[in-house]
Amino acid sequence: MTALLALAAACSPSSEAVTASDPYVKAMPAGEMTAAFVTLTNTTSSDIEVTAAHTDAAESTELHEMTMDGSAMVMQQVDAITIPANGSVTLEPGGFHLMLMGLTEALEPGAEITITLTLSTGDELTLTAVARDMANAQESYHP
Ligand SMILES: [Cu+2]
Repeated sequence: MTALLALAAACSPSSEAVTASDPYVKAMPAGEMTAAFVTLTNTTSSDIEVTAAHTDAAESTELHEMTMDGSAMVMQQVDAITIPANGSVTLEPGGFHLMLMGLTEALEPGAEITITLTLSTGDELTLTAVARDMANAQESYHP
């Protein structure tokens, strides 16, 4: 464990309490809502929360969670998404996601958008999410 922690510390500057890997967003026409996903890793020994998200690519952005209500998938807005101490959380279809409402322009596959996450530490984390064609995904992101 000590070696692991030392390695993590060596690999990331002290300002990078949270690192992001593989951010992507579901390709979608302008005006529609879509969802963005990413894996967030917390390199500190304290839980850190994502408390807000923002992108200029959409009129508004919310933190959402998809859960089972009986046999139906429902999604609801959440106040925060916790990244556990020395752990990670994966935003993925069927679970937590960033909900982008009212895309300001069409998101073609391969397009990149910038999403800024606000953390409970007061820091901001900027992601570059690549649009993916997810037409085969099972979920509908319409409520
Ligand atoms: Cu949602």
